[in-house]
Amino acid sequence: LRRPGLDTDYTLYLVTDSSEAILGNKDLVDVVEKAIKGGVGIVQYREKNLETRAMLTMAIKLKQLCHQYNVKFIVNDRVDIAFIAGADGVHLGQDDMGIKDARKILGERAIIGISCTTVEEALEAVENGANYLGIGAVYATSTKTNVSGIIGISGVRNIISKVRQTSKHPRHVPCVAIGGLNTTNVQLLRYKSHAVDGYLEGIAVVSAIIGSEDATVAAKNLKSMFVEAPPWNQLSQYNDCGHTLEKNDIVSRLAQIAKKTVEIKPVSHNMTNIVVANFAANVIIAAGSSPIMSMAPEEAAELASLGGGLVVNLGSAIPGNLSIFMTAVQAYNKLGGPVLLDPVAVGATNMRYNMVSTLLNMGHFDIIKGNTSEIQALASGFQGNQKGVDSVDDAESEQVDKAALVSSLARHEHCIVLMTGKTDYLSDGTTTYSIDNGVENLNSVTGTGCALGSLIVAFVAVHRENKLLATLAAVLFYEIAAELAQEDPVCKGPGHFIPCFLDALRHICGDCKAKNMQWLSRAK
Ligand code: 3NM
Ligand code: MG
Repeated sequence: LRRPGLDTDYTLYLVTDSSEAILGNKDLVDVVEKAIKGGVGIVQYREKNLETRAMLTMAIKLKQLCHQYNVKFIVNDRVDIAFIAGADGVHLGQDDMGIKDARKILGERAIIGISCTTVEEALEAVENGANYLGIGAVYATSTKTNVSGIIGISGVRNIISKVRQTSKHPRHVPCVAIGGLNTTNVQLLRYKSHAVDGYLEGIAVVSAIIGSEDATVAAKNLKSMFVEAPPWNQLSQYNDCGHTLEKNDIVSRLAQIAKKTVEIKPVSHNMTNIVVANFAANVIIAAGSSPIMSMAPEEAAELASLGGGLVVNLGSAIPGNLSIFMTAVQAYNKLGGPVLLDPVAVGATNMRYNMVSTLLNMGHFDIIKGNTSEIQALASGFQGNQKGVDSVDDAESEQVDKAALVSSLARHEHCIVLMTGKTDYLSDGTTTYSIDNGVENLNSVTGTGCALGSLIVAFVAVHRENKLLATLAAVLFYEIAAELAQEDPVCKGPGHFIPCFLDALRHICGDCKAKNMQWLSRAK
């Protein structure tokens, strides 16, 4: 006996809505047929307005349509309608009839799915024999206002990973996400919901298809976006990040990256704070790249098309800046241009923490760069509801293994993490580098951390196929320049350090242009 639903394509799961606000004056059966033609593999009839008899009539029509196309047909809530209409199964909410009772009515072959918001609900559902889980709401949605909670991408990832880890049943229970999903966020969701031992099987949508002008086009777009590699990941060679390379190989690659960067002179687009903007712009110029300090969402897409990278720095941001940041981040995400998040003082206030959470839930960041306390705050925040996933995550802050912390955050967020400090730690979750270059004076003037972020995006912009090594090259370029500055006889302290540092950056930039990569021999 085969488990019900295993032959179902959950990639694109359509949930219907016949309200005026979403369906408008279109014909529901017609819209569902168009959606099926666009690639929907399973349809849930969700009806909140009709009386039982009219609902049954519609259920039978939709079932016939679905089965004509070999698509699974599920009824929301109403086990009786599912039974009489001959549906393939039922979708239950947490307040509906229990899975086991529904199974008594519908039988062993029925597909029974259930909505889950928490890990506990998900584990219970698996225990009770659910055939798939509907996880959400991922984002706020006007389609269903009484959702049990907005759990974000990290909430989806927690559930997937816990279900896979703790399920006593070796059988596969597909997980589908729902809530506010559309073409602006499904690639991010797919990319970032990936847990070490589990992944999202598909997406369930209402308004993105039912409310669209052409359901076939809408379904096609959603499905292909969900399936295809996102633009920011198309060139990556994550298996070639360096762990198999000898130090000499790495250094010669870093040399190529630095040379290429100063030759191409990429744009470093900064949405940064008022304290460091001037210094960061000077650093970028001295280092041979091209700074643009613009907070204007109106020109973000044009700037992204210049092929450079973007820095989002929260140093003096207010929540009102979030939509400005998101416009820019999404413009860069669309083209695959690198984006770096500098979560300044993220652990200091709730406002900052909430802003960072929102940003990570709405856009892809290739790199998160912070000091020890910022990275610790991020890592522990995201582990709050994720204890035990990885023993390292539970390390109390006293004796943190920084390399492990950085690597674990990188794995969870699916990005590169750089923790700056006396020793810097850099990881993509697979390969981790520690860097012992740099000088004390980098801590004695403001903006040195922020300006490093500005340099990193320039380097990564021209070397997208290996973002980790490009980041490493930028860090070394920067910190070795700082060493040269401090050794400059005129450098007597923080005041002199700034001009000496700009001179040293210019010096190294000139060396790179002249293909003299001696400076790299200082790499530690
Ligand atoms: N269930 P849209 S959210 C039916 O969180 C439903 O369980 C949800 O609609 C849950 O795709 C939702 O238009 C509505 O955002 C999803
Ligand atoms: Mg329900």
